[in-house]
Amino acid sequence: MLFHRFARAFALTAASLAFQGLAQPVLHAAPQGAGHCLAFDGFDDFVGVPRSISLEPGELTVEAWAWLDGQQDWNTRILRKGLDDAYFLTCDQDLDRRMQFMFNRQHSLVLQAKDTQQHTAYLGTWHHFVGVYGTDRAEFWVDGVQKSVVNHSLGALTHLPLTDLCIGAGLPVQLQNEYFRGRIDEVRLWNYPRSAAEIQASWFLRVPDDSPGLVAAWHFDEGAGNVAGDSSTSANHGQLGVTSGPDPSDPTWMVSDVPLGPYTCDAARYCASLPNSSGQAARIDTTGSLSISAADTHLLVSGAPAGKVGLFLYGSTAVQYPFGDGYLCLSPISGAFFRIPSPQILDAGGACDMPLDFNALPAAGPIHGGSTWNFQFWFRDPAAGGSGFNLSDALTLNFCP
Ligand SMILES: [Ca+2]
Ligand SMILES: [Ca+2]
Repeated sequence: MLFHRFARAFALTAASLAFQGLAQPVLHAAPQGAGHCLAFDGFDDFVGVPRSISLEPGELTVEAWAWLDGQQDWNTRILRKGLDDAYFLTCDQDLDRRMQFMFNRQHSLVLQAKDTQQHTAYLGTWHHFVGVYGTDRAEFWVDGVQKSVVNHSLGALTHLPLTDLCIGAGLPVQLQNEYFRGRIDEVRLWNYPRSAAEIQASWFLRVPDDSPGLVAAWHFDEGAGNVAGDSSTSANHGQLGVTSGPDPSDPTWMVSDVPLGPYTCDAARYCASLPNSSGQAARIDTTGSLSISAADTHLLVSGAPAGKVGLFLYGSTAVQYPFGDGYLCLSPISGAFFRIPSPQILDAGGACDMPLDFNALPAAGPIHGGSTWNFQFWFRDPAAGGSGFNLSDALTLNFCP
């Protein structure tokens, strides 16, 4: 019944709103600093980085942004360093289809820190992958979320033979299936196991090129030519393809749309709220960090009628139109508009506090880091004697990864 009344109210309002002119757009936080990236054809493209002792630490963290252009082949590599004793950031191992960090010793696979789902979950958009190796544990992370921890007793990493490092291929192994198909950007190598706090704070950002422990940082921002420069102090510059000039195994430069920060992660209030039957005007607030990976955001309402039911609304377009006994602050006809399908019962003080579960949103309306959304609370208010419902004021929330 609630939903029918709600839907009817919106249907009527949408018709009347069509005559009220342009909605005010909300600017989305623009990704910054991604520059260019490299696209690999999955056939022979790769970047080769000459062997250097700085690429052969006893512990490490390796990270990269990758866009998987379709399901990858058997043992397709994002990065490989070594042959008999080797470390890998890979899309698959023996057809398990799992993104993972892995380590070989004496040509045997001795450690895998794997993702929890198949890599087909990541096709066609950018994701960030991290492998961590410490002397007694390894980890794998996706988009700032830890996916696995593997305790081990292998001690320090070893590197044999002392080969080049390859991005987008499994070289020196010459197997066709190891070539990556898709885009790669912002590959970074650290000579120590980065902590969870360090990974969560920086995976979506550029970091200073002289950060302690950063032994390679390939931004792929040249945009042309045959060199993929390392901006770290180690200067582990890579070469596109098999020769230093143009050749068919060069990956292709592209403008990158990796959602690299910096992001502003904040809230701004807008729109009006009119008094309801409680005598107050309802107000929406938020607590927590507005970080998707921290998952600690709450939406709060105060000043609403006790015991009544309501819903949180969110949308892309900020407006202010008379609606019910108050104002509608999100356009239901311009841009995206959603209801969070979790009715809230207002407490005896006319308040509610709902954790914002990013995994329980409408399928068509996911909230990603770096995006901007407007939020408002709609609630029943028959005691006011008007239309039977009213709304809070609104917040524009800028979300961080
Ligand atoms: Ca880049
Ligand atoms: Ca070349």
